[in-house]
Amino acid sequence: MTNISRKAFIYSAVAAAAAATIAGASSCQKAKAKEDRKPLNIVYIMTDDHTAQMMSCYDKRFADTPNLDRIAADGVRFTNSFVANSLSGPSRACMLTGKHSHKNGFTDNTTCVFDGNQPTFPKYLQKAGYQTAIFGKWHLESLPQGFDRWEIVPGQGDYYNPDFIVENGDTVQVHGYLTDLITDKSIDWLENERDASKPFCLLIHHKAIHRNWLADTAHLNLFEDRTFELPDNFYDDYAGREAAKTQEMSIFADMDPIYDLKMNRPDKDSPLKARYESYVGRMDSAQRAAWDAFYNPIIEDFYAKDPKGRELAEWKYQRYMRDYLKVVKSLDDNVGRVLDYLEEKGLLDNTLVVYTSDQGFYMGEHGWFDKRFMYEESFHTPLIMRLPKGMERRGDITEMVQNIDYAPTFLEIAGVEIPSDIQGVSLLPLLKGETPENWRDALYYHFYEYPAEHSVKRHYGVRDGRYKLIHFYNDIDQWELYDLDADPTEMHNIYGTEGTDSITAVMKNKLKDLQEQYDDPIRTEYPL
Ligand code: SGN
Ligand code: CA
Repeated sequence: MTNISRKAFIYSAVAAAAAATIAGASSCQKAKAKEDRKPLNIVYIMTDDHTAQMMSCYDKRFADTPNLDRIAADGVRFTNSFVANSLSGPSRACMLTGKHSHKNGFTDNTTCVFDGNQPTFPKYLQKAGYQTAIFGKWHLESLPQGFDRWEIVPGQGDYYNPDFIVENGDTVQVHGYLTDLITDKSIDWLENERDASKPFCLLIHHKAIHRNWLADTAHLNLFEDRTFELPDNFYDDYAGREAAKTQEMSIFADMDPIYDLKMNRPDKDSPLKARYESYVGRMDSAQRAAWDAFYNPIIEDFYAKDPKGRELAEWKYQRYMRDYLKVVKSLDDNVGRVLDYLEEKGLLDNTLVVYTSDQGFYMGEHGWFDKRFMYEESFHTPLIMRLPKGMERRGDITEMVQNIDYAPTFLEIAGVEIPSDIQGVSLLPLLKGETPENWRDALYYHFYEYPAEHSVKRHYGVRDGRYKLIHFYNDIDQWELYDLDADPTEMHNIYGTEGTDSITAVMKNKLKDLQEQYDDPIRTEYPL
């Protein structure tokens, strides 16, 4: 069992059953029992900007994601799953380290380089005898450490004929559609490269469903006959919420018809036109022909009708929803390929399959796309897990969990002692159906990337099972308080209103406790 601790046995898929059959078993059965005792494998699939509203296992209004739904059906769905800092690089750093941004040092996408020398869960797993690999988006500026094998896309990556950075540092362009290619590489590693005698932890990290939502040509025609219902607060006027007023992530005002919605024509211009052309410029002639054949009639129709005001806002919303769903379709198909492979190879019984996103996303709620805010849609992130044999928990887990919890969960599963400086909490007891007493009753959040694209001001806050308190700071000083029971879409900031003094005091105390517990230095700048 190399140096994997005995503790891993406890969670090994069929260890108990195997042990029971050892006495009196044939040599063949004995060999089988030994094989079954391997520690659990981990397949950790993560997408980018995939929000729970667009997964049918969470929300049946828009998407049909049968393969993601398979994960939830054979395991659990977390209904109160959140991030610590709603942005790609920061989320990835939180997940790798099990620590909040101020501890892992990666607070924002624009100024940070991940210090790859710090401890991360792949490094601990590697030390414990696991084989580790990552394919896809990395987005942490420094190169990956702690992986036996990696191939990552530079920065955000390209949907079409993307570049990959390979381990010797070279960049290699590969023909195809990125979601398919990341899956191909992952399955190829499982099939041909890994050492089958060792447990493995494989990270399949997609660019999908990130802006600017370039669908595979095979899926361009999908969803064109669908008209999606607008969220009730699509025309939010942001009354009482100063930071919401000054953001630049409005579908109506900020979504670019050319770059985001593909309405490119020689006589039309936008600041993002050149970037759009560089993306479609990567396509080969067949891809480009399919692209143009699909989009040209829509482009002609759009400029002929030239919608304005609400008509334009709703036209943009419909195109955004369709493009996003097409990219989801590729993702779901490719998750299906991974599940099928694991099943075919008999690996599913002994593998934990985790599916999550780097954060949630706005699909027109408050009139927005993008993320960043501590409001529910982007603070939340989907989290479903297909459980191995021996973990019988099914259905919803409602406890509040956060992306700093994944690292300690993986460590506990592997039988590695959880280092005391990890700030997250292992989810394993929840997966085993236990209801731990003293589970956290409040979550901490801190967003830093400002001034920056989309102009969402810096803020930190606390959320418990009912209330959320947020402080926007830096070039603003505004508190917001929401009663999520009475106002689940966070339209009414009740901070400072009559009758809220005592709940405000309670929430400020919770915030103070969490800032102390997690040791966030911001508390010296804005003492509570
Ligand atoms: C890019 C996008 C933004 C997005 C950030 C962060 N612009 O800069 O819309 O908010 O990434 O996203 S784009 O013009 O390049 O598409 S993150 O998920 O990677 O954090
Ligand atoms: Ca993201």
